[in-house]
Parts: sequence; C-alpha cells; structure tokens
Amino acid sequence: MSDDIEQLLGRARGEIEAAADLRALEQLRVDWLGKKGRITELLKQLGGMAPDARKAYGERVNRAKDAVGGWLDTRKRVLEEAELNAKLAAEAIDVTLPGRGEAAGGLHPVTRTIQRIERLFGDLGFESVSGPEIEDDFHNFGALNIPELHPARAMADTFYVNGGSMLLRTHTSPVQIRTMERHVKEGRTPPIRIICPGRVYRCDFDRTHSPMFHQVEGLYVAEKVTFTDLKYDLMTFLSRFFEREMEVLFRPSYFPFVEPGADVHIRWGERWLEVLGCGMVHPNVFKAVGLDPERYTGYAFGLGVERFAMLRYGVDDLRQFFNNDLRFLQQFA
Ligand code: 2NM
Repeated sequence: MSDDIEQLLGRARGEIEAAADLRALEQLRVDWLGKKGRITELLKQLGGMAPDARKAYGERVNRAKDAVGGWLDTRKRVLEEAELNAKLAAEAIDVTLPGRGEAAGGLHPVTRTIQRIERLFGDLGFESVSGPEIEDDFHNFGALNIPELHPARAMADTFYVNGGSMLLRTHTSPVQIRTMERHVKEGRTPPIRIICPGRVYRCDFDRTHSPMFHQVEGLYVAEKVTFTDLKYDLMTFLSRFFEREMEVLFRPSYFPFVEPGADVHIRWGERWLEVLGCGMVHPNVFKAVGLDPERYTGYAFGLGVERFAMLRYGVDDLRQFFNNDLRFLQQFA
C-alpha cells in the first residue's frame, strides 16, 4: 500500500516537472488532486479499513496530497516566470532602431516675410505693435482724414459687422492711431517709431486680390521728421529686403492720411513695380489723436506682405498663399 503511494508520488512528480506550460500543469492538477484525481481516489479506499490503519493511511494520503500540491505550485511559479520572460522578449522594443522621422513643420511664407520685415525695421529702430482686427469707424476711417462719403467706406469695399457699428479693419493704420492716442493719454511725447503687421480685410476677390491679406504699416513721428528720412529708411529697407542695391522710384500719389503722398516703385528686370505707399502724416491725423501738428511731423507707409513674399520667393499666384496645399507650403519648410 505504501509502495503504491510512493510510486504514485514518483509519477506525479515526474509528470509535474515535465509539464511544458501552464495549461498542461492545470490539467495535471485536475488529474491528481481533482474530484476524481488519482490522489483523491486513494482516499476512497479508507472506507474499508480498520480504524488504526485508516488513521495512518489517511495521514499519509494527506501528506501525499500536500506534496503534490507543493510541486504543482513550484512548477507553476517556474512556468509563470518563463511565460513572462518569453512575453517580455517577444514584446521587447529595440531602442537602437532608427526612428520613423516626423516631418518637420515650417512657418508659412507670409509669416516668414512678416518676421523678416520686423527684423529689418527693428534694425532701424522700429518696434512692432499689433491691435484689434475688428475696429470702429473712427480708428479705421475718421481719424485718418478719410471723409464720410469716401468710396473706401462703401459696403462694396468694407466688411461691416455687428449691424454696421463695427467693421473689419481695411488697413493696419488704426493700430497706429491707437498707439498715438495711447502716447498722448499716458503723457509720453514722440518720438514714436512703430510698424504694425497684421491681417486686413477688403471686399475684393479675384486673381490678384484676396478678401483677407496682410499688411505692414510703419509710422515715425518726432520733431523735424522729413521726406528725406522717409526716402532713406525705405530705400535702406528695400535693399536689405531684396539683398541687393535697389533702384527705387518715388512717384507722387494721393492718400487722405498723408500730404504729400507717394507710391514707391522698384526696378524689377525691365519693369517698375509698385510695392509701397507712403507720405508725410497729414496734420488732421495728428489733430485727431491729440498731437500738435505744429510741433511734430511724421512719415508713414504701408505695404502688402503677400506682394513682398511673391517677389522674394518667385510665387506668381497670390492664391497659393491661402490654399494650404502642402506641396506648395513644403517648399518653404
Ligand atoms: C499707406 C500709405 C501712406 C499710413 C498712414 C498712417 C497713419 F496712421 F499714421 F496715419 N498709417 N499708415 C499710410 C500712409 C499707409 O499705405 C499704403
């Protein structure tokens, strides 16, 4: 009888140690210790035994049961660890592999052009200022000496919002008006030397016009600012922007907010291209913001950023800047 148990235990131990995986081991637990397991079956023989033999035999079977249970648990831990190691090995990431490489983004050519203009005017002592895109009539038109019935104020040219009490700025000049007003209010006297880059809006959409485009306007106010200062600064800027000595032509022009006013042309191959508007700030503009036109003079100018970007990068269609076609944009990344 005891040899029977020893023999069974030997078999059990051999099978358990040979179990290849947790599934096979679980099956062995059922085969040996389950309701109809081999060890369990031994207990059924207790029924026909004398009390003494029964007690001794019962204890032996129980020890056998504990032994098998112990081997099963030990083997289980071994297999679990092996399984975990196999899983870790299979899921291991080779950190020495090269990365997939994320495509790097780039700044939009209009943004790059604005930054270039800001840097070049920064070198000439200009500070960059921004302001609201939704404006009132006074800052966009009235303070700029633009008369009540000027065509620029017509619905056909200007986007009115909020039932007509506000509008989308048609130029960035209102930022300059606000800056001069702030100086006066805070008791800070000129010089004022600013550029105002930003989005502007006009009811105009065709091959060469976009309803939203970008402008940079400049303003220099001090005592004794002259047209010579204007010419020198703009010629310096243009030559630096295009990285060569530019031939520049100033031609008289009219803007309500300046007097005298001029269009600035640059020589581009065989042609003259108009790239800027400028002039000496009109006394009525100074009056509107509370600056004394007898004491101060100033020059101002405005340019279209897309125009400068087209010339610099050789883009022939303005609409390319607004399509957001990656094939176009990636050329600037
Ligand atoms: C231009 C042309 C000429 C201009 C004037 C002013 C202000 F606010 F000082 F009066 N800002 N910008 C100006 C002058 C803008 O753009 C073609």
